[in-house]
This record gives sequence, C-alpha cells and structure tokens, in this order.
Amino acid sequence: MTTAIDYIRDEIDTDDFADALAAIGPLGLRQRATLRAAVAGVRLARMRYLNHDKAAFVRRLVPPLPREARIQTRPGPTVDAATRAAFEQTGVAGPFPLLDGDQAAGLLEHCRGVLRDPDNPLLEIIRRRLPRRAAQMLRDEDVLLGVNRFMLDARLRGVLGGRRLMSIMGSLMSSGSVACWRSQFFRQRDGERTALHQNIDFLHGLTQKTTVHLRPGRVFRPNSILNAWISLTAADVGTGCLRVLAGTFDDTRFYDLGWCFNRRPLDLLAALSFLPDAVVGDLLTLLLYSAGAHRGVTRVLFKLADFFYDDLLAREAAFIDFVSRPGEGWIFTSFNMHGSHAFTGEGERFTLVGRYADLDTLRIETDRYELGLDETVRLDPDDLGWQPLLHAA
Ligand SMILES: O=C(O)CCC(=O)C(=O)O
Ligand SMILES: [Fe+2]
Repeated sequence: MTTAIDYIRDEIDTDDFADALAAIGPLGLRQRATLRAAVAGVRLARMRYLNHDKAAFVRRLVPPLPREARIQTRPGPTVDAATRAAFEQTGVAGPFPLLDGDQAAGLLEHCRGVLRDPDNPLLEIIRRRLPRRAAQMLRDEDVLLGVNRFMLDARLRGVLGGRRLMSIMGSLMSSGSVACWRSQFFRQRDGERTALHQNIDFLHGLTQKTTVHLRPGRVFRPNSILNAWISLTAADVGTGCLRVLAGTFDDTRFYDLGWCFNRRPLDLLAALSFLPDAVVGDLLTLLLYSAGAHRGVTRVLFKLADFFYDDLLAREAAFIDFVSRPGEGWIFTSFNMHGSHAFTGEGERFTLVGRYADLDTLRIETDRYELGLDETVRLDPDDLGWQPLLHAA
C-alpha cells in the first residue's frame, strides 16, 4: 500500500535544502540581521517548550476556519452522475473538451502574445518601480505568467467564463453563484516541473494577494474553490502534465499550519524550536527569502507538518495524470496535493488555469493585490484596467 505521505516524502526533500539556499544566494546586511533576530527568537521559544510535547503544542495553535472535509455536488446538465460520484471521492474531474484544436491553438498564440507584449499593463506598473526587473521579465516572456489576465482580457474572459465551464463548476461546487476570481498560465520547458503542493495562498491572512473571506456563518468545503486546468498544448506524462493525488483534499493540516503561523508568527518560531538548531537557520532563510513558494515555503511547512502530525496524509492514494489534448480541461480542488511531471522533449507545455469560488460561501476582495518582487509592488486594479470578477451568466 502506498500512502499519500509516502509519495510526498519521496518527492519533497525536507532534509537537504542546499539547492534552494543556493538559489537565494548570499544574504544582504539587513537580511542577515533579520535572520539573526529570528534565530534568537527560536532559541527563546525553545526554553518555553523544553518538554517538547508535540501534541500539546498543536492543540494551542489558532484553530482553522470552520470547515467540512466532504465534497457534495449537485446534478446539472454538463456533468454526469458517474463523474460527480468520482469527483466526490477524488476531488478531480475530467477531461472535459472545452475548446476545439483550432481554438486552443489560437488561444495559445494569444497567451504567448500577452507575455511578449511590451505594453502589458502589468509590466508597465512593474516598470515604474523596478525598471530593470521589468526589462528582464519582458526578455523572459514571463510577465508573471499572465497572472489575473482574465480580468482585462476579453478573449480569456470568453473562455474562462464560458457557459459550459461555468455550468460544470456550478455542479461540482453545488453552488448557484460561481465566479472566476484568478487566472494564470503555466509553462514548462526542458526538465521543468511543478513540485507537489496544495494551493494554500488564497485565504485571508496568508498573503497580500487577492484575498478570499469566509462569509459569516458559512463553512469552507474542499470544493468551495476549484481550479480549471486547461491544456493549450498536448499534455501527457512526458510533456509534464499535472498529476493530482486523489482524495487528499480531506487532510488540510499542512495548509492549516501555514494559516496559523501567518496569524501568529511567534508560533512559527516556537514550532521551529522543536527542530535541531543546526537546521533552524536554513529553514528560516527559506521562509524569509526564497522566491518560488513551492521551492521554499512549501518544503519548510511540509517538514513541520510531517514532524508534528504522525498520521499526516496517511491514506492510501494514487495519482491521476491530467493527460489532455489541446483544449481539454481538468478540474481539481485547491486542497488536493498536486504537482507536475517533468517536461521532456522539444518545445513547451502551456496551460491556462482559471480559479473559481463559490460566492455563496466566500467573499472575494479584488481591490488589493500585491506582488512580492525585489520590493512589494502594490497593484491598483484601476491602473490595471481590471474588471469585476467573472460571474456565471
Ligand atoms: O501546471 C502546473 O504545472 C501547475 C499548476 C498548479 O499548480 C495549479 O494550477 O494550481
Ligand atoms: Fe497549484
């Protein structure tokens, strides 16, 4: 029997962080001072938790938001009963044919054009504050890989707000009020892959990005936020398709740790104090300074969750590979552990992702969006020409 945690331990290296530390490079003066202060905080915390009682420690953490671990769907014209039943078990549904081959090829060129556009409004804003960084982004065709482009792009709005896709979402979310609230492109080239993770950056308090609030009296469910992964190139194991661990939406403790450390950073220092001093400096460096969330923060959080919870993700699980033709889309919950195979061969794998929320349960704040670049760049939706969220018609 292979459990989810076996797969995750196999893939996420939580012992040797040399690669991630090398990617950060030497720290500046102020960074070193911050790090020293944090290490001192961990040492102080260690004196408080001398008994090292893990269970007692996690009992005192900020409790997670009210939530249910079970998925409930509802019948609809676009999702059959077998697909719904499978989704309720796995948190995954697909593939759904959403675009034909020509439409997918046209959209692919359009998305690549967005990344190459010197007048991209997102790039303009970055350029005002960080001109050299903006120039590099343009050369890399990486204008943060199209983040939230759907909010100003009629073509993307047409696809991500398509009647059929919205209807599928309504059925899988069991909601009469669905909105697309974020979008992104994923591009994988030679050898690249996405490391295993849950999408944990959306709830209020975790980051300064567009934030999601639970409505009073509501309960967060695994399908309150769903992702549509729409392949614009053919995707299979060799070309780096997504792979999702079925059923893993029901264990959110890894997420919850991140959530409560954000609420009470001192608890993070206390948690680190359970680990040997030799690794604390490295872990703090990654938490404070690593750029890609999945390279640094995810790995550290995972190391902590694996340490504190003896039965973390201990259920038997299998991967579902998102093998797709161009224009096919798969849907998965943000709490399902997911990552990608490595891309091999010529060219690239290119995917459009739309993120959807059940607005009966959640309220989405769109007037605040920040990018953590060399410095924090605050984005004003009016500057960007962002339109309201994309609601089902
Ligand atoms: O396509 C990928 O490589 C990653 C996608 C992903 O992590 C997501 O959509 O949340
Ligand atoms: Fe993800």
